[in-house]
Amino acid sequence: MSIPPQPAPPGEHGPPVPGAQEFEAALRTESRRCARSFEPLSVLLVDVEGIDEAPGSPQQAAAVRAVTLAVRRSGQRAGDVLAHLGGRALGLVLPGVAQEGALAVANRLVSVIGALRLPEATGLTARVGTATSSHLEVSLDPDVLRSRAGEALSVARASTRLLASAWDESLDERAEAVAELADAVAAGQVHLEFQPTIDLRTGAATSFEALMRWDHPEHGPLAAAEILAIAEGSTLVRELGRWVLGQAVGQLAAWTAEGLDPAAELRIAVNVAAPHLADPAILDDVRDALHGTGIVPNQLELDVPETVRVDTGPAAAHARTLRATGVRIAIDDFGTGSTGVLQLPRLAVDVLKIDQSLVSSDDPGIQTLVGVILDAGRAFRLRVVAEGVEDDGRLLALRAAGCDAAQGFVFTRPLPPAAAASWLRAWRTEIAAGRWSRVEDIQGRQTTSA
Ligand code: G
Ligand code: MN
Repeated sequence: MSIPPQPAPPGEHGPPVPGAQEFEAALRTESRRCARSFEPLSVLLVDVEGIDEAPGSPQQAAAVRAVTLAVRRSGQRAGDVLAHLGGRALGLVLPGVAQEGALAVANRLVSVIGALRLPEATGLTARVGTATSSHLEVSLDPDVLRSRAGEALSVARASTRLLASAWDESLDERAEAVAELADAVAAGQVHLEFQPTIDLRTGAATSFEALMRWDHPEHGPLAAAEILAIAEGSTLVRELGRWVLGQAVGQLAAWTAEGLDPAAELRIAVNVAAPHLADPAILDDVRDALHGTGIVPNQLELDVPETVRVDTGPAAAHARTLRATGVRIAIDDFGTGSTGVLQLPRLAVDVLKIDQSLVSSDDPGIQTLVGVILDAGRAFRLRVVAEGVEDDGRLLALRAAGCDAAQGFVFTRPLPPAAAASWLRAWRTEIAAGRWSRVEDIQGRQTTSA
């Protein structure tokens, strides 16, 4: 939908704000002029979260006026064109400004707009994408410049850390990789495998973690982390996250229908990327995934990387909302990021998953650290899961240290759905035969891993 330009009326706030048509015209004129005079030209596209999107609403007009005024005051130069492109989108054409300068302006806009307090709009957040035609690149097409700025804006939108992003060549390659991944999902080349978590007290397999796998025609099978690295920084991260949620919950529902989970106590753990948890869409995605499946929120666990702030900000708010419905939140790869044990009481989480690099380390210092995490988990009533357990010795040590649960090749590698179901039946038979009650039995047990 294209929104007609709506110049604001002149008044105490200075000249009217140019609209989309003026922006296009300025872009074309300046593009020709800069090419002739060997000057660089930068374009900035700004998305102001918090501005009402309803076209032509009085709130929108007032907020746009206030934002553009603040931007002008923060230091515009003669020749710069600032326009309202419609909705919450602004655009700037900056003749004579090179890439670094454009990024500096972008960062200034982020702080100026972020600091605004308006009656019409609270909590404004600006995200900016920039693209530059350097004086060396003779006459870069204005449409190319504009679409590059759009690509850079998508990166800024998908990032949890950087609100301003400049286009560079690598974005084109990345965009190709992202498109290839999207096609692969549509073509059914990406599927889920499942790896169990075992309760170390009872030996019961309490949950399965869903892990993505891409049977790439050239690069062979790619694991979840590699797939996410491609999707990261694009909106595909959320689409993929939504897809995984639906698939994983659907698989648990299918297993339940097969009679694999008569007491409805098996849980499914799904890895959620940072930008997805910070996006309000996560609430709908979780609700939609569960809807009509018979799977209750309690059976769903979201694994979020330790880099996500689950103490403050939108990710924490969403985590709290989801937990209130019964969904469990786990911090994945705990011990590798920036969360200290002192922060644990403030976090909106239920489970700590200790990273496999700590679990498998032979360094006595690291082993002490694992002990500290176990103590902290007990103190703050968090369930602690050791990840990446590969041998019986480590498993016994963790059990002796009071670790609640473990996951890793010692039990099994991630398995496709049918194999995971067979594994679970075989495992239950072993446990029912009393093969978890004595420590020696764990030691003597043959692992079923491939
Ligand atoms: O951090 P996260 O739990 O999302 O990581 C899961 C990844 O770890 C998967 O790719 C899985 O195959 C891998 N993995 C699971 N168990 C083990 C293990 O015991 N050892 C190793 N090296 N990797 C494991
Ligand atoms: Mn995980």
